[in-house]
Amino acid sequence: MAAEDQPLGTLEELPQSYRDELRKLNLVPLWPSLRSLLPPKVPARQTSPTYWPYQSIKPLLMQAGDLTPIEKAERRVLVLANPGHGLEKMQASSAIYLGMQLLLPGEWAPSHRHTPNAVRMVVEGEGAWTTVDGERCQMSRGDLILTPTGLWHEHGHDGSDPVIWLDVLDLPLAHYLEVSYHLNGDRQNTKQSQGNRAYARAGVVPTPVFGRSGRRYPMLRYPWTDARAALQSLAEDQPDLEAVQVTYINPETGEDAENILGFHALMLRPGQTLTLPARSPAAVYHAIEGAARVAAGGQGFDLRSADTCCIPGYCATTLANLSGSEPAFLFVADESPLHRKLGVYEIRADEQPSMPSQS
Ligand code: 1HN
Repeated sequence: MAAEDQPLGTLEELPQSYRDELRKLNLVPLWPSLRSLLPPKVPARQTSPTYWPYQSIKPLLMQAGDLTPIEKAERRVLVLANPGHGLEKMQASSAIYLGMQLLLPGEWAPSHRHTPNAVRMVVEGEGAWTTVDGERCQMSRGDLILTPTGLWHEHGHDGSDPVIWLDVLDLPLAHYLEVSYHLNGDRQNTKQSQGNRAYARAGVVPTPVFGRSGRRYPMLRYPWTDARAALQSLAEDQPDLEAVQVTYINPETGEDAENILGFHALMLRPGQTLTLPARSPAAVYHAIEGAARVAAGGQGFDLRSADTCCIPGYCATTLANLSGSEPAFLFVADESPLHRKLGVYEIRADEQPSMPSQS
């Protein structure tokens, strides 16, 4: 009998007097819990496949706009919570927090900074901006804006229609690590110089003669027009390429844009079905343009524009474009930088365990 099939002793088998004595001394026997802590072959996951349709969120978010003034909210957000973790935990996966945020014309969400890293994926509306570390970033549909750990950020809105965006943070991890806190600040002075556009062409980057830019995060805004154009070029230049995907990176280091969560944009060709292998990180899919079916773990969700879903780790995932004539564009957020840094990143090409080793 393989060791993992051997039943282990239970708590109930132990005399109550012994259990009481352990408890008084803050001691716990390991063996009754060993199998649930280290299950065979596949980890236990609280993250369950979950779907949040935008058409259901939007009216409730607009209602929040009537019910709660921005001064009473600071950030007017409905959290996309995974019921597998318990809604009160407000997490989409073990490391990912998601929220839909509404800013109305003329409103201002005051300046603060905090330890968790955040990004915004703009969902709808024009005229809002986020100032990050003194750099004013205009917000348009599909733009990705970073607010990495420790950088001041505030949101304002000079336009005439509501603006809504998706916030993605590594808040659950920061909270778990007991490092989550914030500082409030004054309205930021915006810098005249904006260094972002010079990084928008891969292959050439600004090279200061007198050292590096000195900024850990040289690029804060990733316009959708650039990411979309890159995907379309990739699809046209490499007709046999299965996964037409780009990753948002730090253009100076080539590393992931942020430390903990990874961000990607993926294009499904008209009619394409793409099967992604089971990988250890949980992933979030959000439809920027077009419609796609996301199927994993025996469940499937039809994502139409601005719909979002979460898929737990270790699940092979099939993405199918629901249109035979138009491409579909998805924003993907996952836990891959974290898993790689921790040495637990895993791809299971054949669904069989392939535990990472020292390599
Ligand atoms: C935050 O700072 C923002 O700045 C949005 O817009 C959502 C959720 C939890 C903690 C901080 C923002 C947040 C957040």
